[in-house]
Amino acid sequence: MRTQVAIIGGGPSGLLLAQLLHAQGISSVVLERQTRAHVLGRIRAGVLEQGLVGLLEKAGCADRLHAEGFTHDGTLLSYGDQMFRVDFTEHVGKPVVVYGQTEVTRDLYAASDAAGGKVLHSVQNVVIDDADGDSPSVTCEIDGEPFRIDCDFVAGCDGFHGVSRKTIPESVRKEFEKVYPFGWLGVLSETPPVNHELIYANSPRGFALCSMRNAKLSRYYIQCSLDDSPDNWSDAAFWDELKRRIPEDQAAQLITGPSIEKSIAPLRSFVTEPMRWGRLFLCGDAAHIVPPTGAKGLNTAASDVHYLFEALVAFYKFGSTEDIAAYSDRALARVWKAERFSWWFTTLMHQFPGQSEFDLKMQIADLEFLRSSASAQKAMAENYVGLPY
Ligand code: FAS
Ligand code: PHB
Repeated sequence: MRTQVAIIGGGPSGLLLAQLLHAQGISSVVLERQTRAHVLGRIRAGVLEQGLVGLLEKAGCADRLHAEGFTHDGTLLSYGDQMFRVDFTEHVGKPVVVYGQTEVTRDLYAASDAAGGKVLHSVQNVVIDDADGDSPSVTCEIDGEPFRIDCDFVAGCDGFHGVSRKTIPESVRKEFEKVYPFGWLGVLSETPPVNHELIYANSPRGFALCSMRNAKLSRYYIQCSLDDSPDNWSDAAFWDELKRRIPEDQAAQLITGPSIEKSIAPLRSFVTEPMRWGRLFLCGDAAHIVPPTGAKGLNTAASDVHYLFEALVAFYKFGSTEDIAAYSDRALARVWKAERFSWWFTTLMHQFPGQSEFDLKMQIADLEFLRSSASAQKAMAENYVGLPY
């Protein structure tokens, strides 16, 4: 088979790129290792920057997001018995949208189906050949049968555990990593959210986050140790611990119920450079990971897709290779800012094993400054709603 762009990975970044390219008459084939049901069964991000909303609109799949998503003009932070609000509209004039990554992915699949998109599932043993040459190709197996795609370019949208990043020789690749000494235990429950805005809580017992998917579906997280397991946590124990970490008045109005999903996600900051090698481009988690505290994972994948889409359109429409050559630097410039914000917010809101009393005082002083300073809140709001592309 021949196509213009072979896309490895049928998660949000691969599907979004395919849809945007399709709208410009540029062909692509998406190769996904898992089944569609498996991909749609993942519970991940929940906060969308305006940049991602704009790309979904451009891809023609934002109607349900606008109909069912929540617009949030601010967020709440608590520490000790203090709680304060950072008003995005006041500081930067832009909100975020609360709408689950699962729903974004579902909308992208629906748009792909409607457009006759080629998304091949359950592909195995993907190998990328001649990415640093003039005629790259991708081979794999589908239902045990060999399958080959010849293409002009390969987009590696296959996440942290994919094959694309590893296709770039170690001699060319430089990786930067910070692993945090804790994880997030997340619970999804068919209960109304405790507050109409998100609550990020720094408590002596550890971090907690109160988020949501819709008016009847809530998402809560508590900081846990890395060797913990969801099996160690009954629903009752989870709710009890969450109540101890959020302000009393919020705990008093928390509606609990059975969890319908419970999982632990490790926290790490990770970046690989460069994000392009010849005709292979890395997008999203294939190139970088952020701790979810800043809600930047999905949104930074989207900005990568934006830069790659622009570069491919410039190539196919105008024969220009300038944006292609600039892709890695442009994407990395925004990636590192998202990494910094996610690291800063994670350091501010979590309890670190072995943290000194001085470190604790620094956290409180940073939170006090954020609570009392308009310029500090503006800086946080700018980063949280999303820096310009
Ligand atoms: P994805 O990982 O979503 O998609 C990559 C796709 O490639 C997958 O479908 C995979 O099956 C496929 N693939 C992998 N290897 C392949 C191969 N060899 N061949 C073919 N296909 C292959 N972000 C937040 O903002 N908030 C959160 O709460 C949050 N929670 C998260 C929890 C977890 C457990 C994880 C892992 C991430 C979380 N994130 C969160 C970040 C998340 O939103 C990611 O940034 C986002 O999924 C990135 O999208 P993609 O780059 O498309 O990668
Ligand atoms: C979520 O709703 O899953 C969520 C929201 C904000 C974050 C992380 C996760 O920072």
